[in-house]
Amino acid sequence: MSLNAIAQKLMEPGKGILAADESEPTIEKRFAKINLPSTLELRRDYREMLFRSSHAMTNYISGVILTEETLKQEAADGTPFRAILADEDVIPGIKVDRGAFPMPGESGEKITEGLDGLRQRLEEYARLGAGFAKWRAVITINDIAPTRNNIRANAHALARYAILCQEAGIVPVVEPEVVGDGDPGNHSLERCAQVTGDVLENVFKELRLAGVDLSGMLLKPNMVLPGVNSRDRPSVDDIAQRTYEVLREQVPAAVPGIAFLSGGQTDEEATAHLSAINKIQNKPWPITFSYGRALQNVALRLWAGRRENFAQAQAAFTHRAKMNSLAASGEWTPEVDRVAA
Ligand code: 5MM
Repeated sequence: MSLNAIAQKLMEPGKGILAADESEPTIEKRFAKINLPSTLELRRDYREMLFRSSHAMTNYISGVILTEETLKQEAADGTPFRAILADEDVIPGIKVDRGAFPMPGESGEKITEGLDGLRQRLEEYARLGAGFAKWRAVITINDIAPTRNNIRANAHALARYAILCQEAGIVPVVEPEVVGDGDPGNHSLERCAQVTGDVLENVFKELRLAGVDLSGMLLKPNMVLPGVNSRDRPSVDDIAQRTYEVLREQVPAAVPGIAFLSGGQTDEEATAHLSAINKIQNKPWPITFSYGRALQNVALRLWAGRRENFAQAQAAFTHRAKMNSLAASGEWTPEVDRVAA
């Protein structure tokens, strides 16, 4: 399949991406909240619960972002996860960054690492059937951040990652996340709009310089939101409108799709904002979800580390996936969410 064909399949109407690529430190934090240790077996069981939610996976999910561990892993009965996903017509993706580390200096910013040896790793991931990859850059807002240096360094790394993916026949999902739940998290909606616009402008400049084929990639951005500690209280429609305006200004129409991250929003907020954005007419690209927490929060709690809870947890995951599927078409309402819950 061509890069553009894979990207279009990931953007199939009414479907979105499940981000299940929590790194070991992140999954450890998520499990700790429900008093579970992060063991190989529990990580496997948890992801098996998600991937064997066959109604959700077949109808609402086009691709899943995996870690290397999960890409190579098998379910408890020995079936490779890749085979389960293939049966559900879900494209396996792989997180290829090695995490965000402190930038030298006092700005409190982060730079994502993982470029060394990436070409060789991508060849292996392609052999294992990965159709797409993901690299997340973290952009911090505080009194002195983001600095030009940090924006440029992260944009450059994203572009180097993206061109290597395309060389290996893998669609790069480019994720520059302006974080809203960082410290101090008191920035306004407008400040987030200005920083997100600036970051996207730099990212597309670097992607072009690196020779990335824009029709063979996807963008995974943050929504434009006030920081979690801000007193700004914009409406759902204000957020949708401002998010769309920033994207419209910076994202070329050649990009086959945009799949948002949820970034610590509540489940319902992430769905409501996506639906409001999709109500806007004549957008140049399709817009869907690539959520981690906002798809998994309830299912994780209900699973609680027990295989006997699979059915309950899967019902919750299926509900969230269905609500976000409706939002991907601009058809979600709070009423339908409650009635169906
Ligand atoms: C699932 O979390 C992903 C991995 O993060 P770490 O490498 O820090 O563990 C993350 O990149 C995720 O894919 C996106 O941020 C979207 O997740 P949310 O929860 O923000 O929707």
